[in-house]
Amino acid sequence: MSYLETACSAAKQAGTMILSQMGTGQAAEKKSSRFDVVTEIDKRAEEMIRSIILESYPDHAFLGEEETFGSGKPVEQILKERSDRPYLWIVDPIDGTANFIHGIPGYTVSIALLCRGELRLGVIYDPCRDDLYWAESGKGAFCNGKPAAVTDAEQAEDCVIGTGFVSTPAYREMNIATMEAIGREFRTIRSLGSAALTLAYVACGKLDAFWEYGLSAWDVAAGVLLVEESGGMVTNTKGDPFRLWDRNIAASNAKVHSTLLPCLV
Ligand code: 2AM
Ligand code: CA
Ligand code: CA
Ligand code: CA
Repeated sequence: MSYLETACSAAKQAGTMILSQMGTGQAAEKKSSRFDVVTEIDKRAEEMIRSIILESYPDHAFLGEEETFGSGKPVEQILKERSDRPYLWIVDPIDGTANFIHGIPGYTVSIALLCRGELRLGVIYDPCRDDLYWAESGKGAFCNGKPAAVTDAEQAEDCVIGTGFVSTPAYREMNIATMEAIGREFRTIRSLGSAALTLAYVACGKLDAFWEYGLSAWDVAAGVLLVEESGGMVTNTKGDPFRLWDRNIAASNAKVHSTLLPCLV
């Protein structure tokens, strides 16, 4: 199997397991703040994906959200430590755990592969809708096998912008302020609850742009490649080239990027 086939298979297997557990009243355990939660299903899904990937590629490195949280180390440090091996997988087993807990469709499995620090592939699976998104560097982005492309909207009043609220209180305050500026400038705002899904929607032209403060590498690694490979633009919220340890992200169809950035912190 190719890396892409392995990633798609792992995402679908984990996603199917997660979907089968929706609505079973999973207990939510608190993590870094009173808003930050995890369930046994997040951990079980991460373990499934880790074992599928490491059985296929025992010499690859693996970074998962739930394991990383337990280590307490900054992501930038972990990325550097694990760069001794050429291939590194970055996995969010459930992106949108709050949706999963509340029974709201729209959570995803996000799997990315870096080769020597560069994004090589990204896979995002939405089990509630059975939608599979993938991108490979230099080969484009796809939704359910069909080529994905960003919108060609140029005017702010024609644009629907995605955002999200992370569990960290300081970043939430930043977002509340930014929503005023975006709400005045653009057609409307949507908060889907999964950063990975929101990036996939920018890539396939459902949303025109996305911003969020306080994200981590596993939330965005796959989605960044999807947006770039579908003709979009990804930066941090200051407009600098996006790096995986940047916490604040701006992604767009490229045409409205310069209208989006001045609204952001
Ligand atoms: P999660 O469901 O995997 O925790 C919600 O707007 C988005 O922010 C989701 O993608 C969610 O991922 C992510 N998120 C929530 N809290 C976060 C935190 N403390 N750090 C990074 N990302 C977070
Ligand atoms: Ca989380
Ligand atoms: Ca996440
Ligand atoms: Ca998660």
